[in-house]
Amino acid sequence: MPKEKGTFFITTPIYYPSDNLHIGHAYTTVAADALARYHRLRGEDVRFLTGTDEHGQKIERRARDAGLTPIRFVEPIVAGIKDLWGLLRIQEDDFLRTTQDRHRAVVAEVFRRIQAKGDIYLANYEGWYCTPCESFWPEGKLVAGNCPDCGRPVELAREESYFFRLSNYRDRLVAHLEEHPDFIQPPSRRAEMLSFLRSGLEDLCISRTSFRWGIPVPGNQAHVVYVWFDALANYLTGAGFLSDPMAFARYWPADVHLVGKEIVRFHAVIWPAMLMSLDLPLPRRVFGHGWLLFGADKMSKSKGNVIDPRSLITRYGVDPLRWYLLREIPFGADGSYTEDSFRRRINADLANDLGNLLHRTLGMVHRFVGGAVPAPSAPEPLAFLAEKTRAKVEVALDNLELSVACAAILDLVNDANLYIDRVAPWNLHKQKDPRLPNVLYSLLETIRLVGVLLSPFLVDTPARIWEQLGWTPTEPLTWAATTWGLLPPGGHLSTGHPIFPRLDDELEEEKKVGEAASDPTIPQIAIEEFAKVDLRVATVVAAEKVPKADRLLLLRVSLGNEERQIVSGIAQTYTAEDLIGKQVVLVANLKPAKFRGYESHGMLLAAGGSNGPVLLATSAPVEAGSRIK
Ligand code: ME8
Repeated sequence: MPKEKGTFFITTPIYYPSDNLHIGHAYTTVAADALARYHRLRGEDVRFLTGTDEHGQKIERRARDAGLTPIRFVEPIVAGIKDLWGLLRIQEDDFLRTTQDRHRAVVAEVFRRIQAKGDIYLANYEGWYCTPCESFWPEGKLVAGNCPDCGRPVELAREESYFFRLSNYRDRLVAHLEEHPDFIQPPSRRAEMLSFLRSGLEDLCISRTSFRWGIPVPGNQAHVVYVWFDALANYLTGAGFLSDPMAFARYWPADVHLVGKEIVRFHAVIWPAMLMSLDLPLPRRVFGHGWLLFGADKMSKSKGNVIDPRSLITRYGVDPLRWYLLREIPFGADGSYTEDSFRRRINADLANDLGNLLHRTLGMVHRFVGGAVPAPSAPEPLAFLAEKTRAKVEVALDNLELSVACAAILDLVNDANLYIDRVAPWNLHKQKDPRLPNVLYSLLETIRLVGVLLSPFLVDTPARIWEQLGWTPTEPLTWAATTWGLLPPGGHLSTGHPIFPRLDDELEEEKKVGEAASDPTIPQIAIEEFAKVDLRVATVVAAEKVPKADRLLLLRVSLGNEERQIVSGIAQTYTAEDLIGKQVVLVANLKPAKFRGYESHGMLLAAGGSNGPVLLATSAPVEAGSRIK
């Protein structure tokens, strides 16, 4: 049955609430949100599904280690995930939890139907299991005895299991991938999947008896359903399968399953085979995007090398984070996160290119034509470029090339900046050239339109731009607002204020030092690791303010037999005079760093008080240089 036109069903993976999520998860979810927002702007009936994958051995173990029942264990993590999506302004239509009754009913029914089809049988499983990946592996697929996907140790599983006749579907799967070149994207992932399928396919174990935290197998309570079989069915539950046949007819099959590249195999092989067995249509596209790396490693909860999106939002705001995630890395490729690349991206695109265009244009309209939107008289080259940009954004988003779409919008911003340089409106003004109002109108209109084009990606910035232009879109905003010429002449512009302040590297580093202590993602360390930190009592012998830096003091501290220069971000709470003679705690073996041109050979410990940092001290005087243990 063909699906109704004008609907768009997009999903993210449902994440394991085994730990707090990091920017890798935010990456997928923000990308899905941008696509959902775009399709809504196009007037489509969008369903955007995300959620949590709460069963399985990994969660059961984590809960046991924490001394909690699995459901008590996941509850606060799931609440935290919902909060995070709120902060990132994700507009999901449904947040599905696999522990919900509606989902348990679907999994049981899916199991029953596939069983009735003759595709499930009971046998003994003997092989390996990777608990972090929740994945079965035959001996021959292991790499140096470890999981071939994540490289971690596997465990022997020897138990009675239900099997799904996956092998029966190999030929149909190959044919489907061949006939639908867009089914698995990008093309490199499709090629991987085809070669995986051609190398043979074994039946899949779909139940476990060695632990309890899962959905019981219908008719055999000794078994729980394998967590991936359970999780994949979430896409059916979220479309209204069983509970809402009208919705299901409307939204199924999914238009896009967005997933990370490590789980394409589950979505490109197991999931379509399950759907074939159920006689349901297959999703239109599975897109496996690349990884956010930290250095050369995948950022991952279990490696503890994760960046918490909350601290980036607190420090920089939600739009800079969304922009970085969507613009920085070509969607599909891997990319390394660095704070440096983050700041460079925000400064270059948002503070400089976009901020300058707005600032310069508003300034000229105020200086040359009294601050009101002038009337257009003739088409300008920018109108043509704006139209071309809109078309590029549309093509890119249809192809899920999010970074290409973002780059096209920024190209238009840069074209407008170049146009100002080339046309030099200040000369037109001097020469009383009658073309001036038209030139200014086309700049203002380009900015308005850039705001509309940015609306799928950024959540606050478009409205902040329009406010400065004195423009209010008709509610709800639609893609039709990308039509040239909608800015009415005569409206009054605000005097303009920067929409994105430039990020100053040194200042940001100091703020981060203060925040690190409260960062909830800091991993546990062994005593040996702590012993690597050389903490000393030091006496301040000289102090002065660092010129032109609000937060910094330049100190000389004595360690008894040695003096050090330290730059410390405590000028909000202490004056130089406060500090002379004070004893402080110094991290003495920190690599030297430069702040505003001054070298700092160590760092003072301070608590992050609500009114600024408060220095740590010993409760009674001790010899300078004493080691703290
Ligand atoms: O796999 N870079 O859940 P999960 C980019 N429950 N994306 C990343 C990432 C990184 N470093 N780390 C995580 C599961 N992701 C299953 C899914 S679906 C039926 C079941 C994103 O919590 C990316 O989308 O391990 C990846 O596929 C997903 O989080 C894995 O989340």
